[in-house]
Amino acid sequence: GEKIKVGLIYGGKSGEHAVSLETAFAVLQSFDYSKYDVLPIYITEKGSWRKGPYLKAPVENKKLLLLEDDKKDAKASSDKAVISSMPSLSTSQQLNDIFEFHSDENSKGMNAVDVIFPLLHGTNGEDGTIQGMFEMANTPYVGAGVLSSAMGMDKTVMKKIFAHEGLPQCIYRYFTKHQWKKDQSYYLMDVEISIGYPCFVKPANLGSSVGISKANEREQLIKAIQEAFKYDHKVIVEEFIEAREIEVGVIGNEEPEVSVLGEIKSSNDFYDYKAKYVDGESIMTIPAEVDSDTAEFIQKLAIKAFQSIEGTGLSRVDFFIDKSDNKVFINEINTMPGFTPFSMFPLLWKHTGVPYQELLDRLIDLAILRYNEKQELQYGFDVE
Ligand code: G1L
Repeated sequence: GEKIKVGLIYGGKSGEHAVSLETAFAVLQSFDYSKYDVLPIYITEKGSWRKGPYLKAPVENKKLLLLEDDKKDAKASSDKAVISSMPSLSTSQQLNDIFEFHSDENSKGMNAVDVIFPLLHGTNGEDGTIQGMFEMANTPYVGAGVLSSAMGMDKTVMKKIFAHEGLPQCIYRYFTKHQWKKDQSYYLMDVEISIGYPCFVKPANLGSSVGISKANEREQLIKAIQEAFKYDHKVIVEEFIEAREIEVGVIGNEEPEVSVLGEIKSSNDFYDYKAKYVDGESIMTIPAEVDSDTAEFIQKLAIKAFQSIEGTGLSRVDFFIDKSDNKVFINEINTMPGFTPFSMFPLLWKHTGVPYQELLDRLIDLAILRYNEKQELQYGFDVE
């Protein structure tokens, strides 16, 4: 039948701009072009939007993803796509120009894209924002919705939801910059009495891997808190657990499926590189060497966590296993995990029997399914 038009959005104003570009390139190499035409949509670091023409084959090189103005000598070849772009568009006011959205009945099926694949974090890390835009445009999109994207971004909200579901978590405290300034001695004492040392201090915003430090005594704690406040107005302090780091992949909507477990070790406490993947500073072991009962338990918790934030599409759920007593704790859920073919999430699925290209197919199917189910609901309601 008809090919599905996928709008791949990447880049963005966030600190993950380069990662997003890298990921978009990998995804563009892997799409099954017998099923999809892909419309690349690039958001520059300054926040302007560019769209390229539809791709019917992988792109030749990464630089083309910037959708810069057409080179006069750019020549199209039959099997390789060449991107040319329209002039940069300034703001999201120009959304219609990008997607050519039509909300009226008559023009159904005439949109520039049938489904959106957003490979980026929201502006300034406040997530759910771009998903809200897709909702308003009434267009299906891959991954988490507005609510779950937002919940997945904020560690304090996430922890409250997890607690409500009875998911095992480490001890933590959190406070805003305002609260800290007003009542520093209270928060210091609270942390020292309820958590103690050593403890971990992090910005509450999941988007950043920066601003995280360990504190062994009060002076370090104050420094760590000040450091974390550079990146977010909310800070979270957690008990330090000497633990193994385990990650699990979840895909699906109503009936999520779970991957095998993976383990992350920092390269400095690891010697045996056999059959391991190296990603930056860390080494991934897939499947993780965890006994089958514990593995099954963690997989159940991962599904629970996914459902607790009303996840759709995909998530990576991260756990700790205490090295001293093997107790399991959930650390966090990430609705926008690293997504190159060499990132943990796709590798977990590869080992579970879902190769990268099929992962893309499944995520697109899930997006369209979810959209259709929601449409039925709305129409059913309207008609009566
Ligand atoms: F669209 C998905 F599938 F939901 C999706 C969205 C975003 C998967 C993975 C990501 N990840 C990223 O965008 C990033 C980790 C590359 C940050 Cl920019």
